[in-house]
Parts: sequence; C-alpha cells; structure tokens
Amino acid sequence: MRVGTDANCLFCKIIAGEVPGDVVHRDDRLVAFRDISPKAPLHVLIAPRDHQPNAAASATADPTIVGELVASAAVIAEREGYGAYNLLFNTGAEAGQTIFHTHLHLLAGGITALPV
Ligand code: DGP
Repeated sequence: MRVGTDANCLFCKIIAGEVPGDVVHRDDRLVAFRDISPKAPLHVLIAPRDHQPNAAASATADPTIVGELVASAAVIAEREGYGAYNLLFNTGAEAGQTIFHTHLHLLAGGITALPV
C-alpha cells in the first residue's frame, strides 16, 4: 500500500522524524509517541504512517489498520506496566479532534481529564 503524507501535517512530520517526538514504538505501519499534554500517567498517541484525517477514513482506506492500532496499544500498555487502559478516537472538531491525522489515544494509570 502506498503511504500518503501531508506536508502541512504535524503528525506526518513527527512520524518522519522532522519534528521531535517521544516515540515509544515504530514499525512499517504505525508510530506511537507520548502526548505532549498528557491526561494520564500513560498517554500515548498511536498513528498510522498513512495520512488520513480520522479513524473512519483510515478504516476505509486500509481495512486492517485500525485493528493494528488497537493491537499495538495492548503491546505498549503491557510494556509500560499497565494491564488496564482506555482507548479513544476523537473524530471531528466538534468532538475535540484538533489534529486531523488519525491517532488512537492510549491512556492508563488514571485519567485526569478526557483528551478532547
Ligand atoms: P485530538 O484532540 O484527538 O486531535 O488529539 C491531539 C493530541 O495531540 C492532543 O492530546 C495533544 C497532542 N499534541 C498536539 N501537538 C503535539 C505535539 O507537537 N507533539 C505531541 N507529542 N503531541 C501533540
């Protein structure tokens, strides 16, 4: 699958290493990095390399990718020492989405506020 990027997208730049990010996991399909404004002791954003504006668009463009994000969340949570966690996709500005590159919020250890 051809991986699309958007030159104006912050998360595309973090994925490409052009903007610094505290990366906790990367593979050929996705990159996970700590949220700059954490709402829990563990707050990681897991983003596909392919630029799509939201989770539904990613699922349409690449039907297995959303499952891969969820599976990687389990691996990262376990590696960070958490057996329980929350997952969230914000979709649409009215729902609190601010970065229009698909990302799954992984939160664990006690949420202090919803990341919306
Ligand atoms: P959302 O509201 O669902 O679009 O989440 C966007 C998240 O991205 C928000 O929790 C804050 C985070 N964020 C914004 N800018 C940066 C950045 O430059 N680096 C990192 N690591 N996270 C960022």
